[in-house]
Amino acid sequence: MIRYLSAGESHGPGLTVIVEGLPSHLAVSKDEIDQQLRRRQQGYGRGYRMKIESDEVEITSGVRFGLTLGSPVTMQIINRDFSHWTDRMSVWGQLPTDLKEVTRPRPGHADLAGAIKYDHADVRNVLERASARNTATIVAAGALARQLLSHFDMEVSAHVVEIGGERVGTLPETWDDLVHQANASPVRCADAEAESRMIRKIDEAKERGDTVGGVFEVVIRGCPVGLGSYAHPDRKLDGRLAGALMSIPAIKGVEIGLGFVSAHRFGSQVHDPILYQDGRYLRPSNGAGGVEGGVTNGQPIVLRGAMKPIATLYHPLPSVDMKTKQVEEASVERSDYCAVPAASVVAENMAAWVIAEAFLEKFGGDSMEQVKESFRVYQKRVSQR
Ligand code: EPS
Repeated sequence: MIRYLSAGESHGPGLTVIVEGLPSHLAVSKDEIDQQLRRRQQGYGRGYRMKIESDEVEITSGVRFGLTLGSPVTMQIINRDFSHWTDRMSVWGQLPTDLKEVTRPRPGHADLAGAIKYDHADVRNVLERASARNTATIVAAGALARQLLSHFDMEVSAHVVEIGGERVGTLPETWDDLVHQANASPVRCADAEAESRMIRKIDEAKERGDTVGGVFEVVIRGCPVGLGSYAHPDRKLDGRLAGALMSIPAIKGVEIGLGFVSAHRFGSQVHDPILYQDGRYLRPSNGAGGVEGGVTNGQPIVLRGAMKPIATLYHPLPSVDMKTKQVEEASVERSDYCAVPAASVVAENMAAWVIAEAFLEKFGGDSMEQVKESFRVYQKRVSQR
């Protein structure tokens, strides 16, 4: 069993993530974790904060000479911006008497419900933790998970398929070409024509003081048959993946495989026939998106996430000042105009985390050698079915 716990406020001293349960002797690459963090910071439509930060992890436990020990791995990410916020975000001392509290909650953010729930007069106490800055910790945990998965030839990637209603048209034929093009695109889109439409839409949102959302697709290749289970609702992998993706800030919908499209087709147009060739089961299509009955079926896992537009609007919607109860414009916190490309990177790493969790449930051992051995035994069994 692996688990992680994250902590940190957006403008506090930094973010921390502790990953517990990794097998020993996993080679850890700080460069690969930092590379994932850099990918998360990029994307057309990001705000000024991303120019201030240059996220990287400092690993302070659980790794010795580049290998995991089997003990908890602690990763810390410094908030460079903290130095500009010590007056408002200091851990110690007294609240300044002239502190400007945030009292006009932003519709669509955790501000209002969070302030009521936790008895905060200053909404900053909510928004600092609810901030999408915390997605850096998901990426760091997921980046470690990917390093484990790579030993078993599993690979996770994502691309953006829609921004502000502008959808991809023609995509490259092979998944490798698609990923290559998406990685080179400022909106992480593998269709150059759609990319320009998406960029125009983001520019339009910026001009209007508005924001745009969109849709990304995550694909996990190389997953063995049999991760997750049909045996109990909370073990179903599709539910776990969907729940994990929905926990990313601003994600309002998740599809697996054909998803919502399957609801208006006949069964014969949805389900993937089962064939047997050269001693192996084959599926000529992948409408199921790699999961049947909550269990991986050996096909690529295909997930899509819908992101709502970011809640901070530079031309704000009406809100209520929680002090005076007067209708006022919602407060404005520095933000992004579009974070769909970044969300696709967060979702990749989140999905990698869930797969690693399910993988270690099935093949769990205390060292990499034990995990590999149990995986080899299982692969042999599968080849005999
Ligand atoms: C973000 C950090 C935040 C925002 C954004 C994403 O930093 P700041 O508030 O200093 O600009 O840019 O957060 C949100 C959109 C949000 O709603 O919280 C990040 O690291 O991804």
